[in-house]
Amino acid sequence: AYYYDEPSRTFNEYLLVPGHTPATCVPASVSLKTPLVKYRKGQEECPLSLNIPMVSAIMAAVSDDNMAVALATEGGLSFIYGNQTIEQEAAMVARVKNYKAGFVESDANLSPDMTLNQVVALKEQTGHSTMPVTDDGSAHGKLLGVVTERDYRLSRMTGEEKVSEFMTPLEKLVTASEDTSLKVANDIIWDHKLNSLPLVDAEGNLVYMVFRKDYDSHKSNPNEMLDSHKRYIVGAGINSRDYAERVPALVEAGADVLCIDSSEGYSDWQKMTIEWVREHYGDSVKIGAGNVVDGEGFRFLAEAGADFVKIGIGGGSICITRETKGIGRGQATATIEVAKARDEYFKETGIYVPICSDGGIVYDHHISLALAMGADFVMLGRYFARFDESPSAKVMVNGTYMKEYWGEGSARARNWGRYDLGGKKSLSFEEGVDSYVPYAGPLKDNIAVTLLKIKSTMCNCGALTIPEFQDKAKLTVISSTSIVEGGAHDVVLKDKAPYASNM
Ligand code: MZP
Repeated sequence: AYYYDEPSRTFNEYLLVPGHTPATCVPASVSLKTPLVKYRKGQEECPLSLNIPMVSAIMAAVSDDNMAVALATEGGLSFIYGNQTIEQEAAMVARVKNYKAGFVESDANLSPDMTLNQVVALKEQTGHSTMPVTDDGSAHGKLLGVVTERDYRLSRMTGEEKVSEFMTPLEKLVTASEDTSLKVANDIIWDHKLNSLPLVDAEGNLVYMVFRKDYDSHKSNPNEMLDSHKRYIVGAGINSRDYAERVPALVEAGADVLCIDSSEGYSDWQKMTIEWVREHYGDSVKIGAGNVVDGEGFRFLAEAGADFVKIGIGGGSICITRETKGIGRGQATATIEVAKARDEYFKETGIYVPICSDGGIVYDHHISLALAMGADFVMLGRYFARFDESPSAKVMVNGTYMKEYWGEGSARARNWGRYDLGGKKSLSFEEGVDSYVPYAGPLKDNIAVTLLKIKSTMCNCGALTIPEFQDKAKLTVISSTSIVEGGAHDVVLKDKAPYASNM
């Protein structure tokens, strides 16, 4: 057996030693922009980058379309979880790509065979006076027409009539397309004295219902709302089994980047998956791989053609892989070693393959440490699971609000694809737990504090960009007694802030 000279360490065992801070180095001037996929650094622009170095984990308790929109709004990215049917995952991706800031999706969609009584009940529940009628009654069905209050108020009906009998059909409607700018849409809505405007795609499918009140609220600043047409970027998790079906569906739905989701990525399965993508899509489809914890694993995936490589085995807050299988490595050591391999690979080939430190971020300052150690971005599960926008349930436990958070290797998730080593299609033993995390409120508020802390740390080290930070950072291993000294100690705490974020 081979024995490493040094123990493997976690983020908590390190601190940054400040460098000189020039007067120009203030948090407001710091850029957190970072590459997401490989590129010829120094010769070309990175084709896909993030404005903040944070992505949300490929987990059912963390990354659905709702989380993806909230995080993309802040400049990050979510990887929609892959442990669901291909159709469900593709629909989530499509919803993120179709989402437009300032445009409101109708929550009152009618099907042609609903009755007037049901329509009136829905109107009372939602307060919408105009409601779209789609062929299947869903928010994404083919638009057939709308029902306005006038449609049913003026006629004498019993309540049992079907929507198809009293709706205003599409031929009589003004619609806008996805590319219609807010200003044009605004003109249409006012010129035709409409209460709302259906937006349809090229095939006539209803994309959004825009309400007059939404325009009203933005009327004072129309210009600001006109770059609201930008499309958010979104990633999606895949596995190394059904990629021949899943990848085309996700690409078709508009996924900007894919990631093979596996607890251990130094394997032929990952190589075969990447090769399949390259054979069918060349370099046009971006695909990350992982997870690895050493330089060998990084090189294997980089040579296989991965667009980025993810680091981390066993450090996740819900992970028991180290206990069950005895494999893994301290997240700090793994990040440092993979960053070294990434830099060597770049020197040899001119290709910069970004690396992502995944899991084990407990405090906000761990993000700064991961970046300083060479990570281009970090992936977080527990952190995001705590917010309003995560898909999991908010529950009251012993008088405190909590959000549910479970591992992909738990009996609850049964994500066998993530742990698959061939053989039967089921999870043979658990590698994750089902848990609660303290509810922390909206993503926007929490992430603002986290980012400010990262920027402040960077300024303490005299860095205005992430590459500069990595270059200038001075890191020291700390003793266990210094760890105790690092928190409040020898005092009696009076209170804790109710929304204490990640600390
Ligand atoms: P954390 O941010 O909660 O510490 O860790 C999230 C990461 O843990 C995920 O991105 C994933 O790599 C990993 N994970 C997810 N499920 C499990 C499990 O059930 C797991 N063991 O280890």
